[in-house]
Amino acid sequence: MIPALLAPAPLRTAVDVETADEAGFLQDLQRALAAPPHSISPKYFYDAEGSRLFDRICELPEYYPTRTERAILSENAADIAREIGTGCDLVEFGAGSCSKVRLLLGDLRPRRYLPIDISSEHLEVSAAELEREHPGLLVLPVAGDYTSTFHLPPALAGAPRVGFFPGSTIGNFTPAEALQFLRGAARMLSGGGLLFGADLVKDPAVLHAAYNDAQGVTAAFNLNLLARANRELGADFDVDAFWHSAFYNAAAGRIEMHLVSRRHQRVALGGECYELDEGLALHTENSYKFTLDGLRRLAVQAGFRPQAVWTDPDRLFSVHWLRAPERE
Ligand code: AVJ
Repeated sequence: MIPALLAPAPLRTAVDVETADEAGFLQDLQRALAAPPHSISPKYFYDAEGSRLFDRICELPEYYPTRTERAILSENAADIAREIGTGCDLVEFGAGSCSKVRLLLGDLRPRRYLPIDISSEHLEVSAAELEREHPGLLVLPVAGDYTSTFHLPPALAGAPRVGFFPGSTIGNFTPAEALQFLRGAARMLSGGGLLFGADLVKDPAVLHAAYNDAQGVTAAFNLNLLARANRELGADFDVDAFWHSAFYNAAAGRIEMHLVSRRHQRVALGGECYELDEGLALHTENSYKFTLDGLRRLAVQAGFRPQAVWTDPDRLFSVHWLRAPERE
């Protein structure tokens, strides 16, 4: 996942990424099955069913990140707006249903809001809604994968570009990828800055519960990757022959999710046959947890100047405001 921030193209929803993504899914899943480290990008979780399951995860009693971040944003919206200043050009990376930005729009009052998301359908609907709710706000959805290629309309004179990256999605990157992403963002947001959410290191029992919920929604979310491969790629995974494994890897500072083969089995995918041993673990996601200092160091390394940080009283989650370097 390497962010390539491309030259601007003055189009409303331009890039079609669906076809490319399907080819990517087949290739990446084949590579994951064929050889160690047997890992695949978590971006493939999010087909329609996966997105629905993720929305349910966000409502679970054990899954604290979403509600904690929402509380931080809504309680500090005025303060955040004071730090950032009104009238910016707000770019959201991976906007989904644009629900978190709603907590900021009233105070932040950006000139334009540019949500980037892979699913353009979703975006067009939310965009129209937002424009209705906020008269005077211009919403320009950008269809694309913010970890690879997307096109932004030209910046507006006098409206600094501010990035919004909530949800601790940065935790899906390896530290090297996170640094690379932040470096790209610092360049793209020069003269403005980045507001982003990051989950914090905490009692492993709390983390464990958040990724092993009692209702099994996270398990279903993880296993949906295989069901999706059956639906889209004509694979023949026996989904019941895998179990959901999620644990905190303290040395690496991350939750890891895996799909573990319950028995020796064969799977057909894209004209190939793969033999999976009992206990073989497909690594489907890393979700890094951060310390406030660690994040600020990472931001500085990427060229940002860290400003304010907002957290909840239990220090479960954090929201950071970073200033990007001035324009050259
Ligand atoms: C969307 C990447 C922030 O890591 O907590 C939720 C995804 N995976 N439950 C996270 C997820 C399992 C989530 N992020």
